[in-house]
Amino acid sequence: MAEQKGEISLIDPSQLLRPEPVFNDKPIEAFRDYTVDDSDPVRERVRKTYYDMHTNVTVELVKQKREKWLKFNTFKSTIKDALIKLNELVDESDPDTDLPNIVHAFQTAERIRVDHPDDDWFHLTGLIHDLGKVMAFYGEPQWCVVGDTFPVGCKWAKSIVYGPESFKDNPDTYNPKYNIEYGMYEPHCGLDNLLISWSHDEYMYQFLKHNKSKIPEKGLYMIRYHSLYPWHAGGDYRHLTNEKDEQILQWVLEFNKYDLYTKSTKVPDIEALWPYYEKLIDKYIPGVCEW
Ligand code: INS
Repeated sequence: MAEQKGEISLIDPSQLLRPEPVFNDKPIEAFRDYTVDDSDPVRERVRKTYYDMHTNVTVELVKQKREKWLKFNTFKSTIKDALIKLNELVDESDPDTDLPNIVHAFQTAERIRVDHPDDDWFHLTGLIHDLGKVMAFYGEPQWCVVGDTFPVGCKWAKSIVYGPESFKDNPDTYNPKYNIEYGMYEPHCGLDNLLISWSHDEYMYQFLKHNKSKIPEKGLYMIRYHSLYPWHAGGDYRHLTNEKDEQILQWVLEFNKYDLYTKSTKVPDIEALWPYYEKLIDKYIPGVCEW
């Protein structure tokens, strides 16, 4: 494992060239395994989080959460202090890591830094992409904060984890306005015009706009849609997306490999890395922010 001064290489680059790609000793196909097994506490935790989400996330609920959170009057904090809170958050929807989310933040950022040394905005995007999960410390259950996202107000896509069956107790499943292919949308209206299940992605995107961050548009969109797996990995919703979304897709896919495949038990030296990232915070989103 290559170690460089001041930064940690999480992946041996030669591994990327092998026919069977392996990241951090775990083969790619071993990630995102949502097999149901109620005798396994982790699998059961993940399944329950998604079933709670898929039961409760409706058009109405998403509108209510947007109304509440997009006022940005819940608390005030610097980015660093908010990140430190993620020490206390283990993502209950994630089958690939049991470590606090702050570790995942640094793992993602550091791996991006290895591959894209000159794009400091990209390093910071990696560090803060999941920071919207702080909502869990202000009254939101994890099912409303973490996990993959999906549009509401139209038919549930097949590629959503646990499938359309997991929405059997969701009232929108039986609403004829919503349970059809286009639902409440126009063909090719574009991702930005869809109402996406409420989660850390949309909150963090809107937070960065509200607090006038200088992160480029690319980074903002990586954050906004990184959990929209049924679109960027499942290939669904192409009847709703437009040309601009093709560009966004390239950005999200570039980000996604770092987000997903860096999840491992290797913990970066967070204390040693703070000074570098504090500089980036000062450059792109300084001071006390409104959350
Ligand atoms: C990721 C992804 C994972 C989910 C995480 C989320 O972007 O969608 O599947 O478990 O909560 O941050």
